[in-house]
Order: sequence, then structure tokens, then C-alpha cells
Amino acid sequence: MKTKYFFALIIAAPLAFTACNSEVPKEKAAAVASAAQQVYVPPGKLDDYYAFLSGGQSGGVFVYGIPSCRYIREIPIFEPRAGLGYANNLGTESYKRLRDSGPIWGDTHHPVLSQTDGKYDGKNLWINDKANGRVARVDLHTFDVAEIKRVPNIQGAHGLAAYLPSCKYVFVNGELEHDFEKNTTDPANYRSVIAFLDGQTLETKFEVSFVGNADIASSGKDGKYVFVTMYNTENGQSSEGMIERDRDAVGAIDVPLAEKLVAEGKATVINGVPVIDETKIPGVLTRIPVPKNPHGCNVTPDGKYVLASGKLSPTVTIIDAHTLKVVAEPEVGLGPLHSTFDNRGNVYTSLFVDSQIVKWNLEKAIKGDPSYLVDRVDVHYNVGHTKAAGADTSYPSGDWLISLNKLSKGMFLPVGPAMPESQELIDISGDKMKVVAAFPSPPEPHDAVMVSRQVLADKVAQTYQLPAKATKLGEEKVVRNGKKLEVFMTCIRSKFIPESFEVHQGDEVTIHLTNVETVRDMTHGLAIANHGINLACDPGQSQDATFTAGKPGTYWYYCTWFCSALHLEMRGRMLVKNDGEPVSDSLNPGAVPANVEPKASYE
Ligand code: CUK
Ligand code: CUA
Ligand code: CA
Repeated sequence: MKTKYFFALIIAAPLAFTACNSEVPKEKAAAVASAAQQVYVPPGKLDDYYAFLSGGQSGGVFVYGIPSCRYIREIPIFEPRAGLGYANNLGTESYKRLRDSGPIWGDTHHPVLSQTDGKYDGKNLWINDKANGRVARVDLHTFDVAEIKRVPNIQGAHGLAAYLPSCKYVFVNGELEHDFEKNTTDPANYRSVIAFLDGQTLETKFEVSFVGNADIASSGKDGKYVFVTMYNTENGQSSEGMIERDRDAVGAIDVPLAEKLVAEGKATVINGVPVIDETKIPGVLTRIPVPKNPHGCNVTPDGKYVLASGKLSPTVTIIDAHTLKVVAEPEVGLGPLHSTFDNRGNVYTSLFVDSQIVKWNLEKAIKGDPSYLVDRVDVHYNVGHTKAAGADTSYPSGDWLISLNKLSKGMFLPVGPAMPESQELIDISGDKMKVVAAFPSPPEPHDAVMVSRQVLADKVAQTYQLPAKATKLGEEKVVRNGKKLEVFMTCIRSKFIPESFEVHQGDEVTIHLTNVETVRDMTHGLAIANHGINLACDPGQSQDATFTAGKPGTYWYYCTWFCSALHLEMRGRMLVKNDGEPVSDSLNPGAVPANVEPKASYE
């Protein structure tokens, strides 16, 4: 597939196999060398794809480069990340946004990329918080959280997908049933909802409620149906109760009909959201019977079929996405969880129990051709989701596939009783799948999306746009209001302005820090000794830290990102005075030499 790094590998490969892998037999060594060549991206060269991996209980998203499998960055979302200055401080907007939406922890499962005309458009990434009924939007210009909203009436916000082709909604389904209307504990009142949120603001526009639950979501491609798998049609409250029936369902929601019913006032407003109760207004939700307790739900790239992976059944159910009829139910292996697609009519299904990815041909399976199974490959171990590049769009790329494995066992150096989750990169460009690399990750990726770097090439911002509230260079000031002190501070290599300010013990201090750099990557941090404060302020960004001044004395604040040769000198003093001692509001009180005004030329 990729030959551009061939020469580098000619040098690298023999080294690798003589030094460390002397036990590899010759014929295997050739295969390993070719795999190494495929994933080798020399330092300074860029990967072909971004892979966004959900962080599960880490509460955010991890960005990797594919095919090198290099970790590039973390996007914290539902959990404060003090090291990155995210939501770790009373004053920051990220803290307020997260706190206003609920608890400061989340469980992210399904990253979803926005599309235009059936292709990724590089604008937004949405992700769910299963634990606390929230959805977040990440702006891909900055790779930063732009919005977090609580979804009313939902519990276990699990399946998440964009309503295609327009993406005007993202929709999220409730996996955990409860009574959100009367707040009783009576299971007879239990409902789940599928919530439709405005793709930009994440306001919940309307919901469809029903008995039972919904697990994983996928959208049809023509603006009519969206689909969810439903494993608890029994409305059971015990694991036995949830597997009583031989068949559960795929739910198909007729979105235009739901919109019409809402417009006609047929919905009941519950907790501020119009809810169509499917038990009272049937027709919005069609249940298509599938073998018991299905899991993955995936619409084919052409929008013709929706596939429900069997989980407890060794089958994948193929449903016509327009007639809603089951057209085939091929056997694929044990524990099928999720399916993904290439550009040649093949499906790749993860088999949790078999620890395999199985490749099968969709049309052959529909026609009943016994040769529908094409290939299978072992993965390590117990794969959950699997995702091929572009598989959620109308134009999959058919080159790379990621297998997101729950256990890594002996794959990596042992690091105590717990081991990392493991992803494997599989080349699906040929007839046979080839596992070419494995990379560990923080816990616990459930799903991933890959987007070509070309899509984002002209979108990713170089710097933030200075917000209106930003302090301008030369306009730094200290504003005192009784026990409250506001410090309007700028930073640029390699100086904070002011370099000191005075305050009394117990005063509430807010530092409004603006990074006035115009050069990408010139992040400055602001740590304040013994006050638990760390901001990360990227170029063009303005961040606020609010805290209470400690006992009298000198506390240095310093830059936490190594930014220049004078990084260590990039520091200033908070001078906490004793009660009754006068404080100065001039910039840099007590600085030596006195009366030297700070200048803006610190390049
Ligand atoms: S779920 Cu985790 S493996 Cu939340 Cu998408 Cu299937
Ligand atoms: Cu600024 Cu280090
Ligand atoms: Ca069931």
C-alpha cells in the first residue's frame, strides 16, 4: 500500500530483526518487515489520518495518528485535567461549562464526526457521556470543547449518531430505563428516550419515549429513519429479566413524522422538552425483531441496509433500511458486537468471544451465497468496537481498520495488575486482512473515528482569535473591590505583566490571563505556588483563575510550559500582605529597579 518510506525501512528493518527479534523465523520476518514499513512514518512526516478514540471512563477523547499509531493529544471533556488547565479552576470557562452541565466526570463512548454531502467536513466532533446524560461538541478548528449540554429525561445516554444527511440533529438514546415523568420507582412507569439535539447548540429539540431501552444508534442516509438496537424489550430489571425473550429489536424512528407530531402539538412537554410517548402515539417507532440482545447498529455506506450485531447470537441481522424488512441473518462467529465497512461491499464485524475480526461480503450474504465469509483474523484480545476509515460516511476509504480491544494481556511490558487497553491497526486494502501494529491507550476506548488529514488541513486554527474580554498588551491593570482583586494580566515570551501584585490574606483573587502571542504553539501556563492553580493559555486565548489568597508572604507564579530560553525567568510574585498593611494597586509594586515600566518587546 504505502511505499514512500521504503528506503528508511531498508535501514531500519535489519537492525530491528537482528537486535531484538532473532527468534523470528525468516519467512515471518519478511511479513513483519512489510508491516513495519506500512506503519513507519518518519519523524517530521505527517500521518494520513487522524483517529479520534473515545476515552471511556477517562472522560475525553484521545487523538492518534494513523498509520504510525502515534499518540498526538488528549481532548479532556467531562473530567477536569489540571495538567492541561482544563476545568480545574473555579474561574475557567471550561470549569463553568462542565459544572453547569453536571458532575465532573463522564464516560465517553461514541465519537461522531460531522458530515456534508456524505463526507466528513472537519467541523465538529460530538461525543456522549453515558454516565450523566450529556453530549459534548468539540470544535475541530481548535480541538477544544465548544459545548456541553445535559439531555433532559435521559439516563445512560449511550448510542450517539448524527442525523444524516443534514447533521441538523445529533441524536442520543437512553440505555437505562427510569420514570422521568412522575419520578416514581415503579418499573411499570419506566421509559427510555431517544433525544434529538440541535447539532450546534445541543439543545434538546424533542424526544421519543418508549418502553424498554435503546443501546447503539445509527442514522439512515436519506433523512427518514434513524435506527437503534434494543436489548431490553422485556423492560427487565435483572440480567435474567433482560434475556427472557428470544428476540429483541432494532427500533426505526421516523424522524419527519416525529417532527410533524411535535409541530402539531401532539407531544407532552416534560422537563422542558416535547416528548412523543410511543405507547400513546404509536407509529413513530417501528420495532423490527432481531435475535435476543443485539448490540452494534450500523447503516451501510450506501444507506440501503442497517446491520444489527447479534452479541448473544452468532449472527448479524441485515435489515432493509427503507422497507424495514429483515433480508438475511448470516452467521459470522461468536459474540458479534460491531460492524464496519470498506469501499468494496465488505463488512468487518468484531467478534468479542472469538477475539477476531471477520470479513464478509454483504451482497453474497443477502443472496444466500455460502461463500459470503471472506476472511478472519485474530486480534488481542476481546474486541469491542471496530472501525474502518470513513466507514460512517457514504465513501469509506477501504484502507485501514482499527480493532479496539478490551484486553491486552501480554502484548506490552507488564505495568502492575492492570494493563492498558489495546488497539490494533489492520490493513484491509487487500483480499486478506493484515494486522500491522498494536498500540496501547489510556482507559477505555469504546469506539473510534478516522478522518483523512486533508479534511482538516485548512481547518485547524493556528491560534485562537482573541476574545472581546482579552486584556491587550499595555492595558494590564489591577482592580480592587473590597475583598476582591482582579488582575488583568498578559503573557508573551518571556514575561507576565504585571510581574507582581499585592493582596491581603483571604482576598478573592481572579487573574484574567491573556496570551497575546501570535505564533502557534506558544502556550504559556500560569502556576501559583501553593495555591493549586495551573492555567494553560494558548496563543490568543484568555483564561481566568479564581482563588483565595493564602497566608501572608511571597508566592511566585510561573510559566508551566517551556516556552523560550527565558522560560524559567517567566515568573512573578503575588505579595500577600498582613491585615492592616497597605497594599499598592500599581503594576509591579516592589519590583527592582523601581519605576521601570514593563515594555512589550520580549521576543
Ligand atoms: S459500546 Cu463499548 S464496545 Cu458503549 Cu459502543 Cu460496544
Ligand atoms: Cu511561558 Cu514558559
Ligand atoms: Ca432482551
